[in-house]
Amino acid sequence: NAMFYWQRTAYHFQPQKNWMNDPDGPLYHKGWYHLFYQYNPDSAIWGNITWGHAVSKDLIHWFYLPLAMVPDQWYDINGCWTGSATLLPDGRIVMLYTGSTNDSVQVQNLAYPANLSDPLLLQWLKYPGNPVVVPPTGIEDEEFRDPTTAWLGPDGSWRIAVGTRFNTTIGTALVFQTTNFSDYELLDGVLHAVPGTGMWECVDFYPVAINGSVGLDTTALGPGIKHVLKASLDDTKVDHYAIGTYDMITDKWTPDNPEEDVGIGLKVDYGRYYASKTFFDQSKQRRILYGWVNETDSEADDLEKGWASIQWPVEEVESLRLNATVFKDVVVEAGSVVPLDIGTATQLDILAEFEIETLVLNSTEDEVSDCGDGAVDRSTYGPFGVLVIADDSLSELTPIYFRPLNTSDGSLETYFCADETRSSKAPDVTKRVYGGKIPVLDDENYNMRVLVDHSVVESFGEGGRTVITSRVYPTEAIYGAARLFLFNNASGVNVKATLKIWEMNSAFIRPFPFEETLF
Ligand code: DQQ
Repeated sequence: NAMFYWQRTAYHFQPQKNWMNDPDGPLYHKGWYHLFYQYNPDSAIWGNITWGHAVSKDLIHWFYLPLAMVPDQWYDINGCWTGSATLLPDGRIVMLYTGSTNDSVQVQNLAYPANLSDPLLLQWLKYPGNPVVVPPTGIEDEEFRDPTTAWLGPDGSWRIAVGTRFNTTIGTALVFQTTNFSDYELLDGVLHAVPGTGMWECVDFYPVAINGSVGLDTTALGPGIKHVLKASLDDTKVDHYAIGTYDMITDKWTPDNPEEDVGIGLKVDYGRYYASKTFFDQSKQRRILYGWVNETDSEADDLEKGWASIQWPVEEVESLRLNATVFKDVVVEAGSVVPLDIGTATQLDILAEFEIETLVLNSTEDEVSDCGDGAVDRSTYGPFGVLVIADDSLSELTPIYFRPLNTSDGSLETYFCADETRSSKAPDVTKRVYGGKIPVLDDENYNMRVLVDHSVVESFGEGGRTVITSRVYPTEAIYGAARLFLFNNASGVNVKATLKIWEMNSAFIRPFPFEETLF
């Protein structure tokens, strides 16, 4: 089907065919970024889960490698599920992953590369003593999975966290201690628990620096450091995180703001993005976040995670930028749409900055809360933004926009949103309005960066304070028919927009050329 071919991404990683879900065990070794992923080699739906494997020198161009692990032991015969890598100070690599056993019990297993001097880490060995951790007393057999990267405690032993739930509704992470990665002890208490959040999948736990944007090794401890705790909520399929303080003596984490605790506060991404995982890139001193663009069979973003809620595409994405077009001070009047003449608009990197130019009238519109019913919901100050993957007649379009709303105290509160409801005429596609609150300070403009890659649209508001990943499946706005527009559906203001738009090259994502010498 030619239309499905068009929907394949050109610079987001996806396998050649079949089903993919979570990113697993990301790491950097001997000049290569390694990405493993939950993969069904036999079908385009979830099942028979193996570990797919790909490598890249720059996080943009990828080579497919042979499967790293397949379900072939009693302790993972129902699937080699999600796991994480730990790089030990002596250079060894430890991989911990969840196996679903012949009885569908979730256990944690140990694997390691057969040959550390192989930059491609082609062969993986499973530890003969697996499983290394089984569900502790009181934990449900089928709700105990996705071990984290290990961090080193001040007592010289390692810790890992594993997600689970208590009484079906209390999401939590247990902490286990180990010195050799084959024997583990469950520590008293839990890392953290939040009632009402349900099963925590793919827990991620890592330090961030209070000042500066340098990423930290997972083991970094000490003053000037906070810890991010992230959980993927199985009940809602949303990745939530919070920032807090980790007590390395009691192995407990406490959120800075209990009202913004894990699962009830911030989201990693307000769109379709799940089972994300970070790792510390020791070659560039940064923490990189990968996520699965879920509910489809495609995947993966490479995002740099800095302090707090800032997420930004890795700088390597810029190597795909081709010709740029600049638009300066384009006035977009209340209730209007302005075409941006850039030709085909299927692969773009868009930087857009908006300011409110003039107040044209006092609005009589009702102010609808947050993102409302999408870009059609008007208020005095918004929505305004861009229409991506749109056709000339605007029969299909995806608005990415700001909605500043009046609050009772007279200030503005802004939402950053993506509206998929008119993205496709196809009836069998989920189309929703996504978004979240975004801080816009008094002296700041409204700015967004939007990466368009055929069916994937990634939107970063205010330098990445709020991020929304969308998946769109148009039927008309495809191939050469995809266009870009500015729009302003505010009833009370004209806005002025300045944009720089790059056409993006395609990345090479292909089988590893074993016959060539690449290192
Ligand atoms: N996917 C894996 C699990 C994980 C879930 C199975 C999250 O390990 O909890 O494919 O998407």
